[in-house]
Amino acid sequence: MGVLNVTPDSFSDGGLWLEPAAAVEHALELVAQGADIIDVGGESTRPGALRVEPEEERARVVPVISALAAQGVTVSVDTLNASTARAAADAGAAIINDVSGGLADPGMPDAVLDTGLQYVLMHWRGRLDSADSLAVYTHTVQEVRSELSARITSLLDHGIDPAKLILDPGLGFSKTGEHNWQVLAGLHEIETLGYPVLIGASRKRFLGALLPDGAPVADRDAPTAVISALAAQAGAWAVRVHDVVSTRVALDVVRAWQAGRDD
Ligand code: PMM
Repeated sequence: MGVLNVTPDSFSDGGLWLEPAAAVEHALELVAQGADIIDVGGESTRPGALRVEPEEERARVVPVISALAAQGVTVSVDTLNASTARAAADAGAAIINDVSGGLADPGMPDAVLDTGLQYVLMHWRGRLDSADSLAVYTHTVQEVRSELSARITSLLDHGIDPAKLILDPGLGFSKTGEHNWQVLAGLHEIETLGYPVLIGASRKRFLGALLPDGAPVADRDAPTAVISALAAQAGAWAVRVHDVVSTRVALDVVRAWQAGRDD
């Protein structure tokens, strides 16, 4: 899954793709590089980001989604807002990627039900960042798993088809670097819930912590690609990344390695 942030303020690519034509061109480049899905976001959903009115968010993402869907690209929409999810569905999106797991907008479960789209349900405790009071766990993986499980139950009770759900443990969202590593090391526990799992590690701060002080954000693409390979090996369904080239080759290595085992 290639990231396309149509925003002025996303932390690693904010402001680069605000013009719809530039956004579409970049997305098509990501597809040519090997992305299977393009995740289009019009509001930075990173913890602590500025809020955007849903009207402004829709104005940013809908033209881009329409253009990509018309070219046969599988699009997900990264949004907390039910109205944006519905507009994205009308424009041809295939997946709603909601980092709040339906907690930010009470209208989201109905939007998922009515549109019939796939739904990425991410683990979320609120809008604060990883240094905040919400980033407190006794048994990180078990707590993330059980909180995801509670959200699944709520959505299924709402009538949503379990086949539509994709889970995401939400790296960096109310999680410190240590929590992120615990979640990654315990990925199999999340997978035992029985749903496809998406991992979003790309360029996040906990990867920067592995690099020398002051290293540019793009230097996080190598550690991101390693995580992509390890996540794939651990059974992840997809990885959400900014740099598709490095992750594509990492995933090709995993595929070749697995094929070698099957021979
Ligand atoms: N992370 C960000 C935004 N959207 N969506 C999912 N499903 N999982 C994530 O981990 C995730 C996300 C924040 O990163 P960005 O500012 O680089 O888009």
